[in-house]
Amino acid sequence: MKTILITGATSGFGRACARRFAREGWRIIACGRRAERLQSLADEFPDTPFHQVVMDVRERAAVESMVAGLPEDFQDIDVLLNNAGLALGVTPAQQADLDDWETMVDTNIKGLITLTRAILPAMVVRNRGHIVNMGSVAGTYPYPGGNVYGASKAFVKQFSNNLLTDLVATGIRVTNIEPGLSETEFSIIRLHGNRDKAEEIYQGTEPITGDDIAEIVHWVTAAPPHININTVEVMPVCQSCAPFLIHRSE
Ligand code: NDP
Ligand code: 8X3
Repeated sequence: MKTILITGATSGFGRACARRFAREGWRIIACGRRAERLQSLADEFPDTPFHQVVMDVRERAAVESMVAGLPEDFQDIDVLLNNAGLALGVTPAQQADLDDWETMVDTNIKGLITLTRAILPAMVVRNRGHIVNMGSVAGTYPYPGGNVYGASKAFVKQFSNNLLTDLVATGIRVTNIEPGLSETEFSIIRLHGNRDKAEEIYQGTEPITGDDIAEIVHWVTAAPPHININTVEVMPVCQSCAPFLIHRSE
């Protein structure tokens, strides 16, 4: 039986991945800050070995002690899904809230590297494992208000590439998934709880769903062991890249 550790398993992509891998017969380590959501997820799979971790990925000591204290059956992690993350705000840089920027850096960048650094050494010893990072199309393509969020995902892209380089002599795989428009709680969080505005973002579209991403995460991990899917960039059919912005004087 294989083991996957999923950060951000209380919602959206992470929860869909937990359900998908549980159905595939994997052991699940599910992390998030909302304990009640982890419990109800575990309740859906009474026959699955399921370890709940209430944890903020921004707290380095909590991450390190979680890894050090994993029950024996959950210690051999086959896949680390670094999914916890968020965007906060859509305002131009000159108006953005610096606290929002710091929260994105602390979560999307520092949380992801902390988990990776805590789990990687044991993977290297076993010469087996897969790190799947949740990047974004925002890490490649700029858009108004993307500022620090997009930059944090550009970090995830290049960190993933550099991990592959450091790990080239091992059997460990690294994949960066880069989704576009996807309907989860992401926009509600980004818009600071404004559900009406969040709904507007998806109006008239058929966005990516959590299940779509779970399918992709499962596919990259199911590839033959000598194959590494480096990057998956995925958008809904209704989305494409914007033209360059040009400001013209009156
Ligand atoms: P959701 O808001 O639905 O889920 C985000 C998850 O991250 C929650 O489970 C939340 O758990 C967890 N999380 C956030 N902050 C922390 C923290 N400090 N510590 C621990 N867990 C945390 O959004 P998505 O499922 O859409 O987002 C998942 C990932 O996908 C993110 O990295 C996001 O940037 C990325 N992404 C999303 C896209 C989209 O359009 N939806 C597109 C491209 C990428 P809890 O609050 O319980 O701690
Ligand atoms: C989320 C996708 O396009 O809202 O990473 O930035 S987007």
